[in-house]
Amino acid sequence: MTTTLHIIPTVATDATVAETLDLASIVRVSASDERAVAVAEMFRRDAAAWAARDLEGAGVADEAAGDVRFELRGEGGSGPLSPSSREALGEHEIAITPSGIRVSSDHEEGLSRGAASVVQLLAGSETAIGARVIRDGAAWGWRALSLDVVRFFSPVERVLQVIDLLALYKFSVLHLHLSDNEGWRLEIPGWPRLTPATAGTREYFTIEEYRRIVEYAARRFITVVPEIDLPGHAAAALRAYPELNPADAANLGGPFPIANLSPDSEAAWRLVDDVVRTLVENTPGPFVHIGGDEAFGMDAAAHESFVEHAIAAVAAHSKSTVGWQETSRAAVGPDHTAQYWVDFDIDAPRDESAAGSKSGSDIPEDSMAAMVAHFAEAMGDRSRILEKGTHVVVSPISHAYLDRPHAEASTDPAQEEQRSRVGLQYYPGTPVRDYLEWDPTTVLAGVDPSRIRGVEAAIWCESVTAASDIDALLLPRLPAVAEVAWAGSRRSDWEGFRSRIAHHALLWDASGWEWFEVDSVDWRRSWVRG
Ligand code: TNX
Repeated sequence: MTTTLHIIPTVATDATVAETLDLASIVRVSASDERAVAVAEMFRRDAAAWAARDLEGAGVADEAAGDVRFELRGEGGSGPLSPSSREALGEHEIAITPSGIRVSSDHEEGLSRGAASVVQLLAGSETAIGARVIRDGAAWGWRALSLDVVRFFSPVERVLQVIDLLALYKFSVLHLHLSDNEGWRLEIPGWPRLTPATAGTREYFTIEEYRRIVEYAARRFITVVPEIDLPGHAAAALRAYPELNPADAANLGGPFPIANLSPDSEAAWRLVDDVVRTLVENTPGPFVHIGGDEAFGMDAAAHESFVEHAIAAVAAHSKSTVGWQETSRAAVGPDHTAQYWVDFDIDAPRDESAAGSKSGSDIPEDSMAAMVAHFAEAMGDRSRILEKGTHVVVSPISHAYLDRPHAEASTDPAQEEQRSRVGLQYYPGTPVRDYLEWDPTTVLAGVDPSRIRGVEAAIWCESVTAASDIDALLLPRLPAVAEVAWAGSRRSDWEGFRSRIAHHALLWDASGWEWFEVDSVDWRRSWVRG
C-alpha cells in the first residue's frame, strides 16, 4: 500500500485514513447528472490512452454505481472559464474510499482537473492506495504552454496530442505562435500569399482547422490564445508582400534578418487589422496575443504605434491583449497582459564556459548590433510593466523555455545524438531540476502578486527536425513547469518530484510519447497489476 501518491502537480490536501482502495477493483465510471457525463466520458478515453485501462461507462447513475464517479455540485458550465477567473483554478475534491473514487466540483472545469489526477493514479505502479480526501486547486488561472508551430510545423492531429498532454498536467492555456520569420501558419482572408500552396503536405492551418483545435481544447478546458507576431519577426510576410516594408524586404538573408512592418506602408496597417479580425472572429476565448517582441532596429515610436493599433483593434472586439514584454513600451494599461521573458542581463559578464558549443558567430554584424541594443532596452521593461500596472504572465528564459539543450545524459545511449542536436545551442545545458526550482512571484521583482496571471512555458522549434524532438524537449520538463504553475508555493522539492515523475514513464510509454530519459531519475518502466 502506498501513502505517497505520484500525482503531478502535487495535490493540495492529502488526509489519509487507515483503509485502502484496490485499484484493480475499479471498472465502472459514472456521473451525477447529464452535465458531468462529458467529463466522465473524457476520463474513460484518457484512462485507456494513458493507463491502458478499459473502464465501463455507467452513464448517469445513483450513488452506488460507478467505481469512479463525477459529481457536479454547483451550476456548472461547459467550456473553459477565462484563465483570469477564479473558477479557472479548477478547485475540486477527490474522495478515495475502499469502495471507489468520487470527484466533485462546482464546475466541469474542476471535475476535469480532478479526472487528470485519477488517470495518473490508475497508471502508476501501485496496486492499492490509502483512502483519503484530496482538496485541490491551482495557484494561478494561467497555466500555459506556448507552442511554436512556425519553425517546425505541427499539424492538427499533433496539436491535439499536445492538448491531451497539457490536460494531463492541468494546464489551462495553449498559446499558439502562428507566424514568424520562417513562415505563416494560419490563413488570413485577403492575404493568400502568406500561406502559399506547397507540393506535398500543407504547412498551415485553414480557419476551419484552427477552429477544430480551439474546440478540442475547449472540451479539455483549455483556452487557446492565438499569436500573430508583428511588427517584428515579419520576414515571411515581407517575402510574400514586399510592400509591407520594401527596404527590409530587399535584405532578408541570414538566420536573424531585420524584418519589421513599415509604418509608412498602408498595407502594413491593413494587415494588422485583417489579422486581428481573423483572430477575434475565430477565437471564443477572451485573449489574443499580439506578439510585439524583438522588432530589432525598428524606430521605437513606430513599434509603439503598431502595438497600440493592434491593442485598439482587439479591444474594439471586446477582447483583451497579451503581448511580449516589449509591448510595455507602448501606451498600455491594466487590461493588457505583458509576457515577461528576458530574465538575463545583456550587460552582465557571461560565463562562456557554461554556454553551448555555438556562440553568436553566425549572426551578421548589423543584426547583432540591433539585437544587443534591443536587449539593453529590454532591461527597462520591468519598471514600465510596474508603472503601467499591466497584468503579467511569467515565462523566464532560464526556467520556462523548454528549447534548451538537456544537461543530463539519457539512460538510453541512442538518445545521445538527439541530445547533442536538440535545444538552441546558445543556451547552456539545462537540467530538469531547473524547471522545478523557481518562484514565479520573484521573477519580476516588485510586482504586485495580484497582477500575476500565471506561468507560461515556451517551446521554440529552431532546433527541431522531427516531432520526436518536441517530445524530448517537453518530457520530462513540462510536468515540472506544471508543478510550479499549479502548486505554487506548495510545490514539491526535487527529491519528491523525482520520485513521483519516475512513475510517469508508464503513462508516456502507454501513449507513445518519445520522451527524453534523463539519467537524473530512476524511471519505472514496467509494473505488475494486482
Ligand atoms: C526569442 S521568446 C524569441 C523567439 C525565439 C526564442 C528562442 C521571444 C518572444 N522571441 O523568436 O524562438 O528566443 O529561444
